[in-house]
Amino acid sequence: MKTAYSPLHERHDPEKEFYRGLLVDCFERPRRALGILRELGRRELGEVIELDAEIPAGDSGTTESGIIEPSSTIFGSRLLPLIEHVHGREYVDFVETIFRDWARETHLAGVPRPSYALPYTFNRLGQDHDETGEVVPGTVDGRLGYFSFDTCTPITAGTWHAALGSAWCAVKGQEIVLADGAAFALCRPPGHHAHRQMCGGYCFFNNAAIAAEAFRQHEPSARIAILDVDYHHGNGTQSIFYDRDDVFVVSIHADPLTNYPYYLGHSNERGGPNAPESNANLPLPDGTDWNGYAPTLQRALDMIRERDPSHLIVSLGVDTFVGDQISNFRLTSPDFFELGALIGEREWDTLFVMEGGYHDEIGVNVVNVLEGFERGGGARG
Ligand code: SP5
Ligand code: ZN
Repeated sequence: MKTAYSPLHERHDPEKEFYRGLLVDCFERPRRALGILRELGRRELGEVIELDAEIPAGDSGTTESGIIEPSSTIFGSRLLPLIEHVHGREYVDFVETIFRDWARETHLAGVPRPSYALPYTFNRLGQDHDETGEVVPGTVDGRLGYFSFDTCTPITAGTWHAALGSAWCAVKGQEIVLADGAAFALCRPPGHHAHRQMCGGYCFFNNAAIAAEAFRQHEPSARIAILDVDYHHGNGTQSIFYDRDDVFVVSIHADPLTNYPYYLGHSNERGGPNAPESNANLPLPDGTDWNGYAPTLQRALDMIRERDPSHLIVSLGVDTFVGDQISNFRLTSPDFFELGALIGEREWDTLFVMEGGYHDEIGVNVVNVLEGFERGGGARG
C-alpha cells in the first residue's frame, strides 16, 4: 500500500494548549507523523509518496515580503475547491488569515506577541437560535471564537500551510485508491473534529470529508462509507454528513457522556430528516480492550456492508492504545494488526486517513493496522 505524505505538517508545531485552566504542552506534535514515517521506512508496506510543495517560509497567507501566496497555484487547481466545498469560503479565509491578523493586532496592542492564537470566547447563540449568532464578528478575538469550538486547537504562523498539506495528502490518497484499491493518507494535523465552519480537537480541515467529496466528484454515483476508529467521536465528520444519504458515517469511540468531545456521539444520533439512517454511533466504556472492541468493529463493518459502499474511508486514530496519554481504551499493538485484518477481510476499496494517537508507539500501531489490512485481504489482494 502506498502512503501520501507532506512535510508541510512540520510548520504546525504550537507550544501550548489551554486545558482545565492551564496552558499545557501540546499533545499533537510533528513527532507523531515523523514517528509513523520512520516506522514505514523500517517495514515493507510500500512506497511513501512525498508531496512536494514549494511554499516559501513565512506567516500564513503571506511570504516574508508580505505578498499573498496564491495557494491554488502551489497545490494544483483541485485542492482549494474541494476544501471550500466542505468548509465554505468564510471559514477557509479564517484559517488562512487569522494568525497574521492576530499577530498584527496583539502587536498594535503593545502586548508580547504570542506564537499561537487561541479563542477566549465562543459563539453559542448560532447553535440555538435561527435569527441570532449568525453575524461573523470583525475582530480577531470574535472571529477566533466564532470559528472554533475549544481551547486545545492553537493556530500558528504555519498552520494554514500544514492544514493544506494535510488535506492534500487525503486528496492524493483518494487518487491512489482509484488506481490501487487502497492507500494511506498520512495526514497531520488531523481532521475528524473539524466541522464545516469550526476548528477544534487539533483539527482544521476535515480530511476524510474532503476525500469523500473527491470520490463523489470523480464518480457522482459513488456511495461512500466512513468508519471512524479514533478514540474520540468524529463530531465534525458526523455534522458535515448528518443529513446526507450519499455518505454513511459510523464511529466507534469513548462514550461522550464522560469523554471529549462531549455533546455529540450518542447512539441515538442516526441522521437528519433527509437521511434518517446515514449515521451510526457505537460508544464504548472507558477501559474497553480488544475483547470489547472486536465485536463492535464487526457490527460497524456489518452496517457498512448493508449500504454496499463503492469506497471506504477509515478515519484511523490509534489513541485507543493502552498507553495513550489522553485516552482510556486498552488496545495493544498486536490488536491493531487484528483491527486492520478485520477491515481488510471485507475487501472494499479503502482509504486510510490519519487522525489521532499520542503515544510514541504510534508508528508501530499504525503500520500494524495497515499490514493487518493487507494480510486480511484488502487492497484487491
Ligand atoms: C484528533 C484527536 O484525537 N483529537 C483529540 C482532541 C482531544 N483534546 C482534548 C484534550 C484533553 C487532554 N486531556 C489530558 C488528559 C491528561 N491525563
Ligand atoms: Zn482522538
